[in-house]
Amino acid sequence: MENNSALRHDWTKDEIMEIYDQSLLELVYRASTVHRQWHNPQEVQVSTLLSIKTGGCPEDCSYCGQAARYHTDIKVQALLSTETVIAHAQKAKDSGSSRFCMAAAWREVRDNKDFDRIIEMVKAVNAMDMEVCCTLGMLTEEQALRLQEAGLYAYNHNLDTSEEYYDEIISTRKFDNRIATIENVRKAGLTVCSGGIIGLGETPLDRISMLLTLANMPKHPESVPINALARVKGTPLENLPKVDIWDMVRMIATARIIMPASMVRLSAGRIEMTEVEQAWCFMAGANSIFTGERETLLVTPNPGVSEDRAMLSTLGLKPMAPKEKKNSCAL
Ligand code: SAM
Ligand code: DTB
Ligand code: SF4
Repeated sequence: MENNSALRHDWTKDEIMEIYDQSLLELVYRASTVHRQWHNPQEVQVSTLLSIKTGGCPEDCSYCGQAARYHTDIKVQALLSTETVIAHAQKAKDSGSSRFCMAAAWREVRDNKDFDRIIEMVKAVNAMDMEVCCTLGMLTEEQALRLQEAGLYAYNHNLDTSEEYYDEIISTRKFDNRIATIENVRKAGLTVCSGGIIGLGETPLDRISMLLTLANMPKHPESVPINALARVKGTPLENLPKVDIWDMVRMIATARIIMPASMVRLSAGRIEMTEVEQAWCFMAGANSIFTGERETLLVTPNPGVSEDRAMLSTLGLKPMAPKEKKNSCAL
């Protein structure tokens, strides 16, 4: 974005802690001020999320209902057909989404027929004038490049939690694997969507540490999703307490202040928030949400599309038009 000189990449934990810990109303006021300097506060990016391959994942992320090893109620679904995905994308566009995100419960991308099909899907959705995003697990630079050439706009790969707490939450991969994939995505010229989850039993210091990793990347992720743990029955974290709304507000506000140009996305957890609580998140600088059909996020519920539209209208927020796609004339 313009005004890049104002972006910092040398934050310290103490500085971020001071921001996160300050008196709540001061924090929100400051975040809101930054938000208004960098973004149109009346616009929210509405992104539709579709699970294109559900469940049966070999990883052991302890928050996730799609890990094969946990006994959850999630129905395993093989990769959807390209036609089905296109139909969903068309509906998303018709209901005002400017971004379409396809998620697969994979550990990593493999160079097989399924990946060829993803490439087809990316080309088709790109041709519909929406920002296309994928989240498919780990990726090599070559695979990232193939996606870029097909018209992918963004790749989502969350840090999920701090480097220090990572091994408590996931044992089947390392924090460094996440960083390596994000670097591959950058090298391929894609935009990065990366954030994390709160409510995994981490300390405030872990939250600060995760934000520090994001903010001190050579380039800030263009999009930073902040998820509140969706507690899924059958997963190791099912009995953790519900995330406190003020923790969510602090997290969003801190991300907004230290990564002012990024889109900060209020992601999982909206279903458990009232409109008033979500309004606080927008006030704290969130300017993006996920919507999804059949009232689902991926496998957990999300507010319905029409409820979201009503909420945005009540709050005087407009869905944002798609960004100029730098990828659209790449061919
Ligand atoms: N399998 C790929 C991966 O892990 O990168 C892509 C899909 S995965 C579902 C995408 C992201 O969803 C995760 O990185 C995590 O941040 C988020 N997520 C998954 N389960 C969640 C839950 N129960 N609550 C909140 N966020 C969750
Ligand atoms: C992200 O940060 N949150 C979305 C998306 N990226 C893929 C997923 C949230 C998943 C919530 C739990 C579920 O339904 O699986
Ligand atoms: Fe698999 Fe992604 Fe779920 Fe982890 S978060 S178990 S990698 S689908």
